[in-house]
Amino acid sequence: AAPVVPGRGNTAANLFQWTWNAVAAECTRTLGPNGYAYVQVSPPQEHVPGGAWWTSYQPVSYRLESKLGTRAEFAAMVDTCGDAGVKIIADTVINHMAGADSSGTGSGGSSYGVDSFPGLYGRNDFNDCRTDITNYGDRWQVQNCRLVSLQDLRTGSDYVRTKIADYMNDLIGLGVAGFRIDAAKHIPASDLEAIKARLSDPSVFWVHEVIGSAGEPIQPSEYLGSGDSHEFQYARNLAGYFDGNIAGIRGISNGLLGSDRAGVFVDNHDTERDTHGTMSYKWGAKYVLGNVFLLGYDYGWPTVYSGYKFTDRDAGAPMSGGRVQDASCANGAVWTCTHDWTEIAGMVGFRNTVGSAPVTRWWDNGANAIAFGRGDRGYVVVNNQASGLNQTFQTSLPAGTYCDVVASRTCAETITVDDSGRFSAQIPQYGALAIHVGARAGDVPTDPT
Ligand code: ARE
Ligand code: CA
Repeated sequence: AAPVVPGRGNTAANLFQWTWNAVAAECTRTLGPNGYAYVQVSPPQEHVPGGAWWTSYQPVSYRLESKLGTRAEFAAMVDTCGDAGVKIIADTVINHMAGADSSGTGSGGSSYGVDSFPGLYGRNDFNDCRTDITNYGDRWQVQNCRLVSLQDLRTGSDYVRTKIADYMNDLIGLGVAGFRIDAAKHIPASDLEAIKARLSDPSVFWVHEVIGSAGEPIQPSEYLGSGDSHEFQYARNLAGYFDGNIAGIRGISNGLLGSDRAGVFVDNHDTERDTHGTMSYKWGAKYVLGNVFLLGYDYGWPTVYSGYKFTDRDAGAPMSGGRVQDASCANGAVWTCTHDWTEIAGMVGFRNTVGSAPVTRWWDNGANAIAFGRGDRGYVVVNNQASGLNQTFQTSLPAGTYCDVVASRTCAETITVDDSGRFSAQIPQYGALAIHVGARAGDVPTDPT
């Protein structure tokens, strides 16, 4: 898991395709105040031109000049977010460069083409296989051939390792605290370990994108030598439970990575658009409940995904003049702003308060409603039913009047826990409730003015 920031936990938000200026503003406006410890940003390096979101995943050079902002803006974002208590995790694309199907000028003015990244990489820096990966059952092919025509770097070479380490060291120098390693499955684990050893801080946090898929030779557990791995099966399981019934959701992590090594999310930028079997914002109320569970339960290191609305899989966020327009939560027609939904912001605070307290006092109705405590720190109810839930719950909480942090930010709804730790409540259909010792009536201003 990403290192815990004292008083703040380690929850991350992934602001997909947000510009550096917009991320900076959001750190101050919502991410810091909501209690996030990290924000994952889209790849910052120079990339191929075009309006699709995925140009970010075709590097042209390691200059920090992109549709999301300039180097100076990136540096300013790191500082502004740091002041708000939020650290940066950069998405780094180091398996490959641009696709072999295009050439031209990148977002920072560098020219590129097949085997040609002047001043950076030439023909010898790419693997000898020049065909596309077709068989994920073939380890050698997955790691040495081209992922969807992307020119595959010879990560076994000293020179390439040095260039990649230089890039990551540049980001570390700017204050970046962690990295998502894009397409890690396509790089031998030993190459990644060798690259990490060259970093100015070889203990910096890494989380590998390795999509665990049944029957494949390369699995997320193989990468734990250089960091954590994302546990995609968790996201698929989550969708399966919420699509069906959640009574058995306690078994969600059976057979998965250990909790302390698993990066988890409800969805990410790939899974929300392709058929990876996860939820997305298009699931509406169930998506909210999925996020409540993600943050309330004690498995894995959670990232709340926040992107933009789309109908076309390839469509990028709105651009003007080669740059993505600054995201704004005031523009709800475009940006989902999941990270600032009341329920989710409330659960980030919940997670920070309960910390490592174990799951206790499990309750379920055998169908589609569950509840559980986090020791004597908090209690959550999730109702995935099409009807309201009227129930008395047994908690381990001290008696008192608590704010339902899912219902409001202002303690508009309170829950009274009696001397024996019980409370009764009515939870709406597809609704949730969460209370914790960090938010009791009187602690939270009831009038937001
Ligand atoms: C685009 C075009 C292509 C074109 C290419 C080059 O879509 O048609 O050939 O450009 O010009 C993203 C987009 C791609 C895009 C690419 C580059 O998704 O569409 O290609 O950027 O611009 C596998 C990998 C996994 C990868 C997924 C997408 O293992 O690492 O495929 N995910 C990351 C990122 C993506 C990104 C890339 C990698 C590339 O998160 O956003 O691609 O940097 C099974 C396997 C999985 C496999 C999955 C899908 O589940 O187990 O391993 O994931 O199928 O094939
Ligand atoms: Ca490779």
